[in-house]
Amino acid sequence: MLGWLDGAQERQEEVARLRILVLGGDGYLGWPTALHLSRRGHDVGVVDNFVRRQYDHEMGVDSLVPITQLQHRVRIWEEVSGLKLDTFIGDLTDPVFVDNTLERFEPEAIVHFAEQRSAPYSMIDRQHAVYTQVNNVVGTLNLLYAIAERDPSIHLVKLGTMGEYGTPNIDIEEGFIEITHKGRTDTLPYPKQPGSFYHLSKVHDSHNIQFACRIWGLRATDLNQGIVYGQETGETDLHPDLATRFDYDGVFGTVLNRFCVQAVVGHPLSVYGKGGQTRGMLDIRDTLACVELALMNPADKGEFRVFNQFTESFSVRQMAEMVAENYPGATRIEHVEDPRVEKEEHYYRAAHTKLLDLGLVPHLLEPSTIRSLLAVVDRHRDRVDPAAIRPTVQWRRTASELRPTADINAS
Ligand code: NAD
Ligand code: USQ
Repeated sequence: MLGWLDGAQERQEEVARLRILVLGGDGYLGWPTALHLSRRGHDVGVVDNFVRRQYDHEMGVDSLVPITQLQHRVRIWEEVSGLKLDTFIGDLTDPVFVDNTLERFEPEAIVHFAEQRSAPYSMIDRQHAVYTQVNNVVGTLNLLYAIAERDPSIHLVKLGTMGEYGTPNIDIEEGFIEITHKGRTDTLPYPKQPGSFYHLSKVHDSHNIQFACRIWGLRATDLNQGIVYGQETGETDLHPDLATRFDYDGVFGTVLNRFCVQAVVGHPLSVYGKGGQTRGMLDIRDTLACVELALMNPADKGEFRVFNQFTESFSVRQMAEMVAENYPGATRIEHVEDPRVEKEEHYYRAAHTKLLDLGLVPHLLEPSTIRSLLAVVDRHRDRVDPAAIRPTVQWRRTASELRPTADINAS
């Protein structure tokens, strides 16, 4: 057992110890968040149905960094830290599973990561769009009902996305905007213009959660998170078998992580279109810190609050340039035709002060951050499948292409 545990135990006395369920706790962000909260002295339960591992089989791709099975990871965590994690294997779209899990674990807070999170995956065809919205919206609705019926005091911390707002030609606020219309003023939900059926599912979730807070008096924090980069955290670094996944393929890989992989394997950095698409970004370690801050400063009864969870914004072109500058070898930036329908140049200024006000100290995208990410990739470069890098999903389609395909859940 490691020395830092003493610190964790001391801290336990200082801060409230919560019973926290982490939904999607086998995923890229859920797993390191579960470890982080466990290390901070909370009682943590992990919920997952392993569908993320199934998408890999469906797409014929794999995490760049090898990941071990959940039960193995949990055993290693116990060996390394002496701390236990409870596990609940099941699907949030199954209301009985959701209700039984809340009954057995009796959480005081729930962190909800458990959704299909890829925009390209949701745009493959009708089947994948329907799957994404059913999985995400129904899962969250089941959760809202279970919380309302079992214990409305549970604080729901829900992962939303900055992409809910789209790229309007005015400043983006944190969830709400004051509008004066025909002489009357009100504070209303910020208008949403999402860019994929996935991002739309998050908008639907936000509306449903806000409604549940208003009608049933639930308490919820919607974390409108930007794009996460990085792979290593203070806890996953403690043992190779605790590593979290790292996606680089054209469907699940996110932009900065992809650029690092492309640089290392000598693939041109694939800037879609003009590359002026600007997005809020954050380090994976800040995801953990933000979730913890939201948990330790809960929403009030009946309150639906929104935090914009990112630390800096960059255009895609800027990110490609930063990776190229920090990679010691030769790299080439290639502007490929944008497979998405999105603004390639636009105004972007989004508020993100609420988490800073709660005490977030961001890890910014320094050259050293990019170099350590490149080093992670370099260690696993032999696992890169160059065929997986190309973007394969097109947003544009004609009516004749909208034919049903096989059910992705059919074996
Ligand atoms: P991920 O796909 O790696 O993890 C999600 C986990 O949820 C997976 O382990 C999956 O098996 C599980 N899951 C999905 N549907 C489920 C269901 N119906 N029942 C039980 N488990 C289910 O995704 P991630 O990158 O860790 O993202 C986590 C959350 O954060 C998502 O909601 C995503 O929308 C949001 N988010 C991610 C990013 C990012 O850059 N990765 C940015 C902003 C927001
Ligand atoms: N892009 C490129 N080249 C690439 C890959 C992407 O130029 O090789 C561009 C895209 O066109 C897009 C931007 O980079 O303009 C971001 O794409 P992405 O795939 O990194 O991110 P996105 O599809 O928005 O989704 C990711 C996560 C999702 C999360 C979202 C946060 O997969 O779960 O919700 O980031 S946000 O973007 O703030 O909505």
